[in-house]
Amino acid sequence: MSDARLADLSRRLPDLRLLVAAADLEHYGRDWTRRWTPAPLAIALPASIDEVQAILCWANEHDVAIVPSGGRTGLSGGAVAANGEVVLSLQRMNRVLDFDAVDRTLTVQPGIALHTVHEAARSHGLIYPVDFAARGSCSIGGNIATNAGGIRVIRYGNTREWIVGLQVVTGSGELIELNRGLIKNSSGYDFRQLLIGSEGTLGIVVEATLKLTDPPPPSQVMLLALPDMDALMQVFALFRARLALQAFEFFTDRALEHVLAHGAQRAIEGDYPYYVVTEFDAADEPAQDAALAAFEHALERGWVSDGVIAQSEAQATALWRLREGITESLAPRRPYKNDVSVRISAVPAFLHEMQALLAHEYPQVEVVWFGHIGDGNLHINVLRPEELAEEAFIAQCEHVTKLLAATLQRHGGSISAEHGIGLVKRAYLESTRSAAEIALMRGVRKVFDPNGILNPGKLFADG
Ligand code: 2HG
Ligand code: ZN
Repeated sequence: MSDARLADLSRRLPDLRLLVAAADLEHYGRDWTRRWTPAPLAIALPASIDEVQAILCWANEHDVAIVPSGGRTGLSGGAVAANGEVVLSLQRMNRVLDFDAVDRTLTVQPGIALHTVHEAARSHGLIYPVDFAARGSCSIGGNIATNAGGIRVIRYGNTREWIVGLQVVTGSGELIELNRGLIKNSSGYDFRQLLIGSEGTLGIVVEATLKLTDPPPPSQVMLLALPDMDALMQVFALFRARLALQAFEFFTDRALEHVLAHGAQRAIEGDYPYYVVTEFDAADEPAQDAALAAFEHALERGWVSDGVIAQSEAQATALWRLREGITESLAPRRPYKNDVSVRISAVPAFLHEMQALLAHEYPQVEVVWFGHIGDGNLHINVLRPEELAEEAFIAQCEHVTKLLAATLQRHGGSISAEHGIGLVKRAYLESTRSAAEIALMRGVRKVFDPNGILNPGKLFADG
């Protein structure tokens, strides 16, 4: 190692896997945002908690910043290393450690992929219900760091509902055990919840105990075509009142165009501006009849123009692909992303204002929206016109995001619903959190990470 600091790290931890090849620095230094040029000092791939602790002690002594890294599927620049940091990848710590049938918990290492967690839970006849399209590549540690949401939040809530214990190495290298799998624990501050969603700025999750639950009853998947935006929330209210929803997701005709061009199959003929993919419990005939009746009711009212119910598992997967394939279909265009939320009751008013704002500010720009409308969470993907330079495009999007943040503030919403703040949204944190809150956040960070070595610059500018 030519760098004296890295040479010292190798001396302290002779077995630590350290990568410094240019291709590795590039691979591990970026996430799905692809906006920043990766420039880490090195990549450390610890295999044990002891190694993680030792790396943090070394980083404190040498004043080297650490970027914790999971599957790097993040969309907010939370796992980007562009300033000579050491990326601490948890990829080798990826095992299931324990299943407890009485507690119905699964204890895992942080680098395990979400879909491996799903499989492990299913092998015991249970489920881990947090789910989203990046399941194959994202890691549970990253899910915890951003309090990931996804497509089943409407039924099961976000990641934070499903974490009953954490082992964390703090910024100063101390190992702490949080909540120890307890269901009830009223013994002061719940640091576990504080760590969830902290974007790697307080500590590194080195072990997590997940709560599992019973699988839901058999379900049906329905695709609906809608005539206008107002119908969206009317259909949602109707379906939520009459059915046991597992998911209620929406996307626009533009989003559909992109997934179809990317290989998905059209399921409804004709052109409609809005679509919904919904999944609901349909264990028996009365439940299936109720779904059909709800659909017919919506049709009669003119809230729905057309619809299909999946008749097989394969068709259900095909319908889901229309929604879940959107991010991947847009990825080659490297969209500028907003991920916003308001309370469900504020959705109609917010949507109208937002639509007017986007139409006014992006007259020549393609804007694709979709998302978890049943949770009040909207994803806005802005596509750069070919003739516009990257820098000018980002500047335009930043300007619109400022206006969007002000709109959100008026509606009591959040600039980051489920992707985190990272580098992408730190300039807008004040629109969602008060000055007093941010001061407390900074104070908390000082306690957990006195030298500010953990993921500096993410969430808020350090200093
Ligand atoms: C989703 O809901 C993800 O599919 C990604 O949160 C959203 O690409 C996006 O903007
Ligand atoms: Zn989402």
